[in-house]
Amino acid sequence: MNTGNLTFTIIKPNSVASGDVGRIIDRLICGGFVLRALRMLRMERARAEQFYAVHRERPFFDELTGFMTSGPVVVALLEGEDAVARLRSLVGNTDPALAEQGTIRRDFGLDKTRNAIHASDSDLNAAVEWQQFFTEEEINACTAHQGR
Ligand code: FUP
Repeated sequence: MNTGNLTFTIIKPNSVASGDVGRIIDRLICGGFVLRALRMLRMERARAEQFYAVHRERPFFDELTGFMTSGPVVVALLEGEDAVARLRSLVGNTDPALAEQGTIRRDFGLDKTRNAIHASDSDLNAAVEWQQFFTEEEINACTAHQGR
């Protein structure tokens, strides 16, 4: 697996609740990404706390983990050239109010916590993150079905 071409995303509860999952996935695909794995699930509090462990001491940690467990999310492993940087540019600034026009957070985000979508910030973190949600077997099974 060439990890430089892979990244991980979570379509957050506000996007699922507002019915925007399809529109957001369409943005990702139109942005040049291929779906390598995809699943809808409800995060447990412990899983959200593990996922955002680096932010444990931040004042927004409880609000963030509470929000991420407030409803279902959609997780995806994405493949595309220069995947981490390109996804982050499609996603935009953490604060939707500051996100560039045409970015996913600008169009679907509500505030810094309910900002529509997560995008991994490095190749290393992407791998750490997708391994929390997908097994190698699942990824390989999806990949085989795409004839790759
Ligand atoms: P990003 O990489 O753009 O998702 O942003 P950060 O790593 O700075 O933030 C990590 C998570 O904390 C994001 F889901 C947004 C959330 N956050 C808040 O909820 N409140 C804040 O004031 C800042 C970030």
